[in-house]
Amino acid sequence: MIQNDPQMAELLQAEADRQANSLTLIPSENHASPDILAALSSVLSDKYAEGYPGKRYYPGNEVADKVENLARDRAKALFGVSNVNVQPYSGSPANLAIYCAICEPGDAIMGLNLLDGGHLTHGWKFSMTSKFWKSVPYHMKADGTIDLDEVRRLAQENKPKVIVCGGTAIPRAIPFAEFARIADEVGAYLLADISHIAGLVAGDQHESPVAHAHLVMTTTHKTLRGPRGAMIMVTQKGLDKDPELAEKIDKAIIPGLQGGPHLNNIAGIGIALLEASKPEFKDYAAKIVSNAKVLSQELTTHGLKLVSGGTDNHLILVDLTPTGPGRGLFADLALERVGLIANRNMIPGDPSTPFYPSGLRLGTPAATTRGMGETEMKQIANWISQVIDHIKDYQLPTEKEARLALIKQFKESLKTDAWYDALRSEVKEMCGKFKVPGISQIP
Ligand code: DSN
Repeated sequence: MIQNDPQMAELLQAEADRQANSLTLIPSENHASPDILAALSSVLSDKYAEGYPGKRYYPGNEVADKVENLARDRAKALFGVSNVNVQPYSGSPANLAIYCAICEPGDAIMGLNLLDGGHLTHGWKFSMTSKFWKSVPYHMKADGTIDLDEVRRLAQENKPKVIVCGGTAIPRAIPFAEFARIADEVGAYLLADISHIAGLVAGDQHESPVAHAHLVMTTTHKTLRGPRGAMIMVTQKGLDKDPELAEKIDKAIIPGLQGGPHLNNIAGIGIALLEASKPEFKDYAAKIVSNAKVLSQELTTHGLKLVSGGTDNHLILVDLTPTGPGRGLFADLALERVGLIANRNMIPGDPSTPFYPSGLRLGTPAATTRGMGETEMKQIANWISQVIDHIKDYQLPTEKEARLALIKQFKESLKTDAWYDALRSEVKEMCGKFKVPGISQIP
């Protein structure tokens, strides 16, 4: 509790109110438990511990060593790997560290194109990962599945050092075995970026990549429901390819890229891993997926088009092009107006641009954490379809001035159009019935 900074205390309360009274449908967000939030705000935040357990560059790390070892051991047990680094500050430095560990500057790296659902650090043209290494992006097919024929062709042509599978907007299961076959054919490392689905892997709702990939990385705050952070895991297959792989990863993190680990975060990750090892977490992961399936079926029933026609996981990508290209911005702003927080997103083959994409990305991890189920998913689909129908006449102009003018007019309408008020009240009322775990009371 903040006692001596009323301005900051007020802002934090405002964020708690926002989270409690609206519904997070961004698939990469979740609500961590009170225990994890307690670890984050603990005195571990004050301590320097550069190095690794048993080999630190600072004194006073007896507790830090135990914290880090506990987190590492829990990760090893949960994911079935022998080496885990829990120090990456987040997913981007984790991926950078992996490339630094296994590639020379200029080597080819292959990842899913950002606009097709990849990540910046999978080699996007404006990411440093494409400046330091030669990026060879592969793509998604219009049906929402990965073009594995293209992956194989590009891999054979470019002989990449690493192939990355995984991404940020993939509604279907990731075919790890097929990726592994291709990587093995060309002698590449296979890196599975399971940031979005780590909780589903831990909860047995998605195949584990551990038998297929040499390296597995994940952020810790998405479906895994921990604090913001990341982990890099080296599999037995990775050690068979290079017995020094784990040491190389550790060295790439420190001294390669990072300084002192964020011990408060590592403690939070440890708690998240304990939570994820419990039987209730399997139920949670199963519910994330069943909720996403209900939500996708209902959206379809309401006439919305989904990339790949549905979902295998926690994520749904709505294709808004049947009513016009580039309308994701209107959808995400209008949904925010009623308290449904979902983000605009590119769709495969998007006719528009990243700032004005044609898709809407939805996910069920946070709503499921709050205890919502089938009834609520049906209600949410109903609200989303009403909002999208209400804004159908807003078509994105191609000319810049006209576009900016229309967006301004649209934002004004969100303030003045009373139509939204009833839905906003309904969303708030439903949210009031489902607590956010880290917020003690609905304000
Ligand atoms: N920004 C994350 C997401 O929303 O998927 C990926 O890092």
